[in-house]
Amino acid sequence: MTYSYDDQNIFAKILRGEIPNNTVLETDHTLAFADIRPQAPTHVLVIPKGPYVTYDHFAAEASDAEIVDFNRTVARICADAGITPDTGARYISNAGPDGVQEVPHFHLHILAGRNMGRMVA
Ligand code: D5M
Repeated sequence: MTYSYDDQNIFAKILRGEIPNNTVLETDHTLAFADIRPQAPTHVLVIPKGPYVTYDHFAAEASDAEIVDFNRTVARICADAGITPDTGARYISNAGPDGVQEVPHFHLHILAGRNMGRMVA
């Protein structure tokens, strides 16, 4: 699969420090920040710093270090946000036209703090 990364997307601009963000956690390979249009009491976006368009792009081409760092960052955010087996959360990554992806830089939504309801198409 060949992906073409648009370095003018808004998350690329956040990573370059060209526009501000409300950072939740930052590591060598990963940045997490508050979603500008929160849909739950906790709504965090987690992005790799590398130029990956979608989840499958990241999963296929990122280094082991990037993938481990990304996932451990997700775990730390969940722990910090008080997400437990008793509360739960929703993890979403929209991809491409069918996934109605708005920003073409891979991001994981972490949504928590309320019952999210059943997923509908
Ligand atoms: O949705 C992209 C998500 O990114 C959407 O929930 C809004 C959020 N967004 C867009 N611009 C910003 C900035 N500048 N800061 C924080 N969050 C932002 P998706 O459909 O998954 O691509």
